[in-house]
Amino acid sequence: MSTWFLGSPTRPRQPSGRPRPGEYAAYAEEDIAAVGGDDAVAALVAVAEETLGLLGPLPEEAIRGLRYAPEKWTLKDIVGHLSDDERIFAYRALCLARGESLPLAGFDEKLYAANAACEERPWTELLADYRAVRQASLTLFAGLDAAAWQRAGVVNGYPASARGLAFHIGGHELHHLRVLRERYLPLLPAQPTNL
Ligand code: NI
Repeated sequence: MSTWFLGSPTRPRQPSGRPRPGEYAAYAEEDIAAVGGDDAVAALVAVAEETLGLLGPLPEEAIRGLRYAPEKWTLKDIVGHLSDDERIFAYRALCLARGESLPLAGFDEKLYAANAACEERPWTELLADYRAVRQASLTLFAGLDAAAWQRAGVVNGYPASARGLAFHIGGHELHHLRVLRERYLPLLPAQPTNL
């Protein structure tokens, strides 16, 4: 169990409430349904524990260059993608929470991953970056009040709210964890037994 800073105990944080359809991209509906509860901060802690519990024990030698088909991302690419994606979604949530009225741009995740050169970065560095990004999201989100959580705008052409984007971060990660379990981890010769 990692230690996460979730705000000062002297100021109780406002749970986000669960986003409704129309507060996130329709394509993410199924992924977001997999995120439990109505508190985005608690949900993102739970998902991070799952991710770090799954990936943290894996040694660099085992996962270097690991992919299940030639055209697919490597495991390192995916972890880098999770961090990149979360930075962007947290930025968007920040903008909406603060009242941004201009539409926010999309991004080309394939281009970003291709230019991230994650295979060149040490595994421990990618995991530390992932953790740092999640911690930054948690303190950002822990500081939102009820009104901020529900402020909405337009992101990549769809309507979204701050809490919808926060849940989308968790749902997106759970989606990738499913693929990791199904496609990547079975390729490893010996897996830790406590998963
Ligand atoms: Ni993705």
